[in-house]
Amino acid sequence: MTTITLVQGDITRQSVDAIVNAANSSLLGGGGVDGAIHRRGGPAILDDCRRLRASHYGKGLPTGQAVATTAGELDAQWVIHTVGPVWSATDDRSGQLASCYRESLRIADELGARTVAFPAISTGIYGWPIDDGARIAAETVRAATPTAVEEVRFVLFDERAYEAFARHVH
Ligand code: AR6
Repeated sequence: MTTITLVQGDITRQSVDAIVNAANSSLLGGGGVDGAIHRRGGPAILDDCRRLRASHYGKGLPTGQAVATTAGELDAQWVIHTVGPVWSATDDRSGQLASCYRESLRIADELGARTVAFPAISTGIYGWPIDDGARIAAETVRAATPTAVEEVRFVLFDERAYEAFARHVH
């Protein structure tokens, strides 16, 4: 049984087994959550990401997939990097966004993580409308069975995002 909790705040301040990063395909950093995670987690995360690019992910991490690295100096064991889709008004990419949550939880299970913090993937720089992003996140996590993850914690940066998630997490 997975409990879903909501927190308003900075995902890099969470104490959990795994922190999910809203990354990009390069795995080499960026703005938003990604920038904050690399800043606070320190260079060990980027070192792991570079190793992944030099081995399994030569062309980068495809949209909708997830991969784990060390969490460096963050208060977590792992960072799970996933690549959300860029919002499109003409092309329905919600399957890819759902896949980010599902694949991140699958990786969390492989690692043995029991507590996992997620940001609102794709709802920042990638432009996904927050209400729809919250709906997809909540529905996908609720449907993701079986999983041994005990707590999925959605960490929302601002009040608007928090309220959107509160509407969809019952
Ligand atoms: N803690 C929690 N949530 C945050 C934080 C934080 N420290 N910072 C931002 N958010 P974004 P995306 C919220 O842009 O849309 C990067 O450059 C933010 O308000 O981080 O998936 C990557 O490298 C928003 O609701 O991720 C990619 O190129 C949510 O987190 C690209 O951005 C996601 O915003 C990915 O864009």
